[in-house]
Amino acid sequence: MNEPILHHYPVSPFAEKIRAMLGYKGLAWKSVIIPMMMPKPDVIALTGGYRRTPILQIGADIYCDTALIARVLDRIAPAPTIFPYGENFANRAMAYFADGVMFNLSVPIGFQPGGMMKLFLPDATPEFLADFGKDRAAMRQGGTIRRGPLAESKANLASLLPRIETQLGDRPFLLGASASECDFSLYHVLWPVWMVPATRPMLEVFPKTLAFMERMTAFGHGKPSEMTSARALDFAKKSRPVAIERPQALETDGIALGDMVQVMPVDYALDPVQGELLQCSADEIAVRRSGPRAATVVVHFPRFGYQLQRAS
Ligand SMILES: N[C@@H](CCC(=O)N[C@@H](CS)C(=O)NCC(=O)O)C(=O)O
Repeated sequence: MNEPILHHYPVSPFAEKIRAMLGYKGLAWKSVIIPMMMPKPDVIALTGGYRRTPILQIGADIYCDTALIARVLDRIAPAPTIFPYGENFANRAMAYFADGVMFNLSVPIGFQPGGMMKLFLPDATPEFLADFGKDRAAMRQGGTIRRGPLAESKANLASLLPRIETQLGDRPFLLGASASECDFSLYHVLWPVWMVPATRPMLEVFPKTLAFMERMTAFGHGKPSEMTSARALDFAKKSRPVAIERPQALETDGIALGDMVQVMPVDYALDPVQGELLQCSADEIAVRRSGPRAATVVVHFPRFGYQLQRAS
């Protein structure tokens, strides 16, 4: 098997979600550390424009968004599955709520001055931190995600924590005895609050939630070995994308397979990726694109949360 290549950086909570899944599955993987902010020339050479973190590369196939990466990992390494109760609605709803809503509560809390950035990048200069803030403000421009003030984020998280404690009840994981996709989503959004000593007390009155975080951390990160982004690009160039199984053009408003399209997120980081449409099912959009540095790659997105348009 081609070892999966994760393009990520350590302080990214969404990357932590995937690192924990790689740990749960005990997988060997290649770790490419990417810049935390734009410009990201090697990432863009692979994706064609998508800049969010993480991305997963398998040869010349590039998978964007952790919701899709989760399903890809489960396909390449089915045991232990992260869908032990099937792809049910409760799992998807909790995973979406954690990723889409709770992330925007916990980041302002865990990334306060002296928080996650201090832990992971103790030597970051004030200029770097200011540039990082500007990068994220620019990334959210035109998007639909609201980051509220700190007090509001804390109040909203405080109202959810007792409910999480109740949901865990006498179960080790949200849905039962085995970890599911939604557990990894809950884990990564609580991770910044839990990691930072000054904010961990928010969780300390919830022993089941704390035990849950310890259980999730114990999965580890699998077996990473470092790879440079130059090698990853080279690897993409030498590989051929895998043929798409059962291609379809479902509810595309007249766009056909083979047409030139652009795909981009619906919520933030509205950077279009252009390519030839190879797949548009209820679950996945895939486009083929070529460039000088990665040659021909297929870039995959989940259907949910991404918009498809004819290339302009
Ligand atoms: N829906 C995306 C969200 C990913 C996301 O927002 N990741 C953050 C890092 S935790 C990000 O991309 N930040 C901007 C960047 O890394 O350039 C997913 O599930 O992968």
